[in-house]
Order: sequence, then C-alpha cells, then structure tokens
Amino acid sequence: MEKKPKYNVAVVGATGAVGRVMLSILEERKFPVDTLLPLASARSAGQQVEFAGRKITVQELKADSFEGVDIALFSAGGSISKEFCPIAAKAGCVVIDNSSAFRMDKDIPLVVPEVNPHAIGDNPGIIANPNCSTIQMVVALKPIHDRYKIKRVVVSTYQSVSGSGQKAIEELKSQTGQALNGQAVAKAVYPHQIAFNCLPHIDVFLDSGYTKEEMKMVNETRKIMEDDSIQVSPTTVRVPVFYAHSEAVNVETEQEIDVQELRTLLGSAPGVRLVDAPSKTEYPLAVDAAGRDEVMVGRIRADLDNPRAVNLWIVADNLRKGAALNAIQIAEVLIRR
Ligand code: NAP
Ligand code: 3JM
Repeated sequence: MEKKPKYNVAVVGATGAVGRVMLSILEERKFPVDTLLPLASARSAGQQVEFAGRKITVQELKADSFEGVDIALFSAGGSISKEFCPIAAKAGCVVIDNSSAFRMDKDIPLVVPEVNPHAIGDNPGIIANPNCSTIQMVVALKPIHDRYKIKRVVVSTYQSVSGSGQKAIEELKSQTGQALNGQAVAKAVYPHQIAFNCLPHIDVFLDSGYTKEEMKMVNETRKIMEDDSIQVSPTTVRVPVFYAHSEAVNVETEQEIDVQELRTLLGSAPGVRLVDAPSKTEYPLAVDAAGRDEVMVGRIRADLDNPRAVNLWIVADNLRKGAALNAIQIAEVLIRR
C-alpha cells in the first residue's frame, strides 16, 4: 500500500494567540505533519510548546529557518510577513499568510475554501488568509450571492479582544478586575478602556474616516466573491468579549428574497450552522461559537421596507475560522491535490 505523504510544517508566531490555535488544530484534524517547527521572536526562543503529546522547542525566526520546510503558516504580524514570506516561498515552501501584507496583491490568492478554493492556482507561492471579520461574513454571503445576487451589504461588527492578540486578552482580564474593584484601569493595547466599553476603532484610521479594518471588509469581500460591484458599508467595533466575533448584517440583493427559502439555503451551506429559533431563545452567541469550527447564522428576518433585503446575525470563532482553521483548511485543499 502506498504510504501517505507527510509534511514539514513551520508555524511562524507559534507562541501567539493565533499560532497556539494553529498547533492545536493541526493536531485535532490529524494534519499529516512530519516535523513541526515552531518559530517566534528571540523573546520566546527556547520556550517549549506542546504538539501531538511532545514538547517542542521554539526557535527564533531567521532567514534560514525554512530549509526543508514544505508548508509555512505565518501569523506574526504584517511586517514579519512582508520580510519573511518571500524568503520562505523562495526556499520552496507553500506559504499561508494570516496578515494583511499580501491580501490585495493581484497575483496572490485570497482564499476561503467554502467560497473560492479555485483561486488557489497550481503554483502557489504565497496564499493569503483573509481578515477574521471578512471570512465569517463571506461564508454566509456566498450562498446568498449565488441565489439572489448581492448588491450591497451594511455591516456592524462586535469583535472580541483575542483578535488583537494575547496581550489584549490579558488587558481585558486585568481591566475587568480593576474596574470591578474601583481601581484605575491600566491601558496598553487599546487607546481607551475596553472593559465595560465598546470601541468603534479597529486598526488605524485612514483619511476617509474609515479604519483599515473596515476597508479590509470592503476590499477583501469583493476579491473573494470575485465581484467588484458588491457594495460594503462597514463599522467595526471592539467589544469586551474574549473569543468570537459577532456581526449584524443587512444584505440587499437583485432578486426578491423568500426568507424561508433562504433559511433552507443557509441550513445546507458549507461551513454554516443555522441557529435560528428565536421563540426558543436560540440564536448565535459568541460564547457558543468559541471553540467551534462553523460560522453560526441566525436572526434571519426580512428587511422591514425592502423585499430585496434581509437582516442576519453572524458569529464565529475569530481565532479558528477567522484565522487558524481557515489557514489549515487551505493547506488541506493543497495536500488533497
Ligand atoms: P500575538 O498573540 O501578539 O502573537 C504574535 C506572535 O508573533 C507571537 O508568537 C510572537 O512571538 C510573534 N512575533 C512577534 N514579533 C516577532 C518577530 N520579530 N519575529 C518572530 N516572531 C515574532 O498576535 P496574534 O493574535 O497571534 O496575531 C498574529 C498576527 O496574525 C497578527 O499580527 C495578524 O497579522 C494575524 N492575524 C490574522 C487574523 C486573521 O483574521 N486572519 C486574526 C488575528 C491575527 P513572541 O512570543 O516571541 O513575541
Ligand atoms: C489582525 O501588522 C500588524 O501589526 C498586525 C495587524 C493585524 C492584522 C493585519 O493587518 O495583518 C492584527 C490583527 C490583522 C488582520 O487579520 O488583518
């Protein structure tokens, strides 16, 4: 019997919020890993991470880190990606990059496997993983676009602090304690208190008044759905939730929408779990989505005035489907070929 191939996999940013989840998902899904190479900065080099029941020493990311590596999963920020993804690709790796560094490059595929797996060409060097808020939205929008053709999407996000990394998770914990004890809150990651607050500010502001996070949702949605005519009007908000992003979405379409038919459509859409029984108080919740793979969709209801529009509530684990899981699903598409 032919032996199944195994792959040498590097995880760049293995000690971070996304990198840690990458290690556990590689293990959970029994990804055929031969050797695992956890990489991080000099700060964490020498630490150990657990993988498949073994302790593996974290190494410092360097230009020669990628010799003999087949697949490199990057989540160490945009500037690290800009510098090291091309080096890894040149060393012969397939690179899957979680940062925004290459997403809008016209020669780089931007992939959500449920939506546009075909975008992964035959000779991928670098493949970009979309932004967390975009990924969960397009998983739900794709079946709607195929059936009713989407014209415009108005979206407000409720994004968890884990999307800003490990330090932000600690900041919400410590500020919550400080605020409850009547102490002054200490701010480091966010410009304002995040505990018991909502910040309409994710990533940096642009001259237009929109944030970069908001423009990621606009531009990435069009690229992944392969339709530049789709209008997206976004407001991205950081909320005091640890894991999973929620989104309130109004979708306007060319065709009139039958809400019952749409429910059936979403109920069988790949990667979607329909949770839509308000009479039983069942709707998607961040605490339920955390740790799960599916994008949960609910609160499906016709727009009050426009028969060609619906409202939805979309929730997913930002570290899983929004980052690590989507990247590993891309790798799975590649190795199936
Ligand atoms: P994090 O918890 O702050 O972790 C950052 C990781 O990057 C750590 O492992 C850190 O290692 C490593 N790192 C930092 N500077 C480095 C350097 N100079 N050389 C090598 N490694 C370095 O952040 P995170 O939430 O995991 O996010 C990491 C990145 O993933 C983000 O910056 C973003 O680009 C991307 N991301 C993407 C999505 C998405 O939606 N696709 C979602 C979240 C994040 P040390 O332990 O040595 O500091
Ligand atoms: C999510 O480059 C950096 O400092 C990271 C910024 C960042 C990004 C990004 O732009 O790559 C933090 C969290 C993302 C993302 O997925 O777009």
